[in-house]
Amino acid sequence: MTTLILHHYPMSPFSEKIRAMLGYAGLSWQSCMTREMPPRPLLARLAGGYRKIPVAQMGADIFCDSHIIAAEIAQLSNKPALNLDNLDAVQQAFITKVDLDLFFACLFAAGTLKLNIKVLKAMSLLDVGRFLLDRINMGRKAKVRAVSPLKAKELVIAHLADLEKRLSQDFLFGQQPTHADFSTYHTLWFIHDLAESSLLQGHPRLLNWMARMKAFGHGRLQRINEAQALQAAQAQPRAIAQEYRQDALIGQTVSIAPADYGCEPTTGVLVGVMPNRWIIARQDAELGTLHIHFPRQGYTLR
Ligand SMILES: N[C@@H](CCC(=O)N[C@@H](CS)C(=O)NCC(=O)O)C(=O)O
Repeated sequence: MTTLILHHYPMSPFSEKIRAMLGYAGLSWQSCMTREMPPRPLLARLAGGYRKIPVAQMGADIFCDSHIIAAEIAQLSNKPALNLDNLDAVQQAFITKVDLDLFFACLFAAGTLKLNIKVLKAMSLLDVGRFLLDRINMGRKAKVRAVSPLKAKELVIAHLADLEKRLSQDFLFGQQPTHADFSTYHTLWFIHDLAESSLLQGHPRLLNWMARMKAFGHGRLQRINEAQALQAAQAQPRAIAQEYRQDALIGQTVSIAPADYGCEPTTGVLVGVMPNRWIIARQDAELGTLHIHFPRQGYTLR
């Protein structure tokens, strides 16, 4: 079976969401580190314009967005609750909220000296400058308005109180974790583990749940370099079932982009239309055909 390669960087919350899922799923995977901001030449080759992190890869199939990556992990590990398409509308709405509004609120609320020191240790001063400029530009071009930094803390405090109340069982929606737990975890991991903020203190159930989530670890991972990821991409993309090749747009050149922020498009030929996923094919002179998978929800196709 082709191993899943995760393209990520240590301080990325959405990458932590997937790393924790891989731990829970008990999968072996390959870790390919990328920079905290573009340019990322390898990912530009594999995923086209898509600029967010994480991106996953299995051979010549490239998976953009944690929702699609989670669907692949759910399939590989036979844990259907990791795929948000298998969850009810209540959980789906909860995930949308924590992965967008609360993600930004937590980023803004996590400003601690400890976080600043960690960032300065991880990046050169020049890169910190580039990083800030990149994120300011990304914010300016975003199609959604993030919560104002002033309101962020208020929102996070209300969120923590709500979670504390919800946690009457081991996990947010029952005795087993679902995608919703991992969406919630990665934003709080940023505040609690990375920024070492005290915001979670006074929430005993939430702190126990954080410890349970952290205990899943990151699974069995092997570090690989970019050349090895490129080599893995020199394969045939997996076959797409006939039923997903019926749409009238199949064969057309299209651009797919996130609808919220980081809206850089990836252009290619539409080769698969599934209820929750689009697949486009791109050609690379050396790698051959690559199939790039995107969720339909939260993305636009032109
Ligand atoms: N909807 C995306 C959001 C991913 C996201 O926002 N990732 C952040 C890092 S945690 C990002 O890409 N920031 C810009 C960058 O790293 O270039 C997903 O679920 O994967």
